[in-house]
Amino acid sequence: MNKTVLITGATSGIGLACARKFAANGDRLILTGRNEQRLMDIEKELTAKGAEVRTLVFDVRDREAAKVMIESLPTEWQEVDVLVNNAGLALGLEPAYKGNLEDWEVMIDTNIKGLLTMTRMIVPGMIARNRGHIINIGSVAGDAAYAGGNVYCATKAAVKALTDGLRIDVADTAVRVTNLKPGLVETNFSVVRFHGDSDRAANVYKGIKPLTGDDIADVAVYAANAPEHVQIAEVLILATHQASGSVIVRK
Ligand code: NDP
Ligand code: 8X3
Repeated sequence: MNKTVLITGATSGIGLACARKFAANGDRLILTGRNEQRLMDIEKELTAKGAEVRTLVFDVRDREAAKVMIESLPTEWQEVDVLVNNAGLALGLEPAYKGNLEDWEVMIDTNIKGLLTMTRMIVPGMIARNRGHIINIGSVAGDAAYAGGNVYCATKAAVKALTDGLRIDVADTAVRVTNLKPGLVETNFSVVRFHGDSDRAANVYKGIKPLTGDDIADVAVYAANAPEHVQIAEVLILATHQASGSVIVRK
């Protein structure tokens, strides 16, 4: 059955790959992000391929804007079947005693509080309909800290705890909850982490074939389309030469 899939942070990387893969799967999309022009371009690309797309421009840290935008959807679009909580970022790779407090706040407000805002807004409808799926984009970074990862790793550990907690809270319903935990995925992630330093970002993927956004989107689409009695609770997805958050073999 075709679903209505809401993806946060759909303008780049894993979120954009999810938009393309769910569209190719025949699902209709609510794409959210901060960059209106990018959202319009993506909407154009996907509607040209026959997809039904709505776009909503808001920052997941802005609770009021998120609420206004979701409530602006026509009634027939408000029944979200799949929420992909993808919007997120890392900023910096400094030891915790040298970290930038503002960067920390942005990561916490986006990766944890933004995800909670979306969850709190969308999941009640799923419970009422006894149907739905929340796919959170966690990370291998949430499994164990790595050097300089401190706050980012903590936010992704929080995503794991929140995903597990939500799964318990909805276990008496047909709603499913998934934590996807990618390792190195080559997107705009490292450029953002290093505040626009693309040379430093490129080094992150040197000597190893990293994952792509499509690799993660494939798993998301699989999880969303598993038989109703199957809940893909958690998936750790690593490049072949990455063994953990801190063990990466480069050639
Ligand atoms: P990208 O930087 O390519 O994409 C991040 C997306 O999130 C962009 O669309 C960005 O929009 C959006 N976003 C960031 N902050 C906000 C905000 N406050 N409100 C709305 N949208 C926002 O990175 P990825 O695709 O790699 O990252 C997607 C998710 O995957 C993140 O949660 C990240 O932590 C996670 N992840 C990434 C891994 C990797 O190695 N790349 C590995 C494991 C997990 P904008 O362009 O406006 O900033
Ligand atoms: C993104 C992967 O290893 O850079 O969450 O933290 S990593």
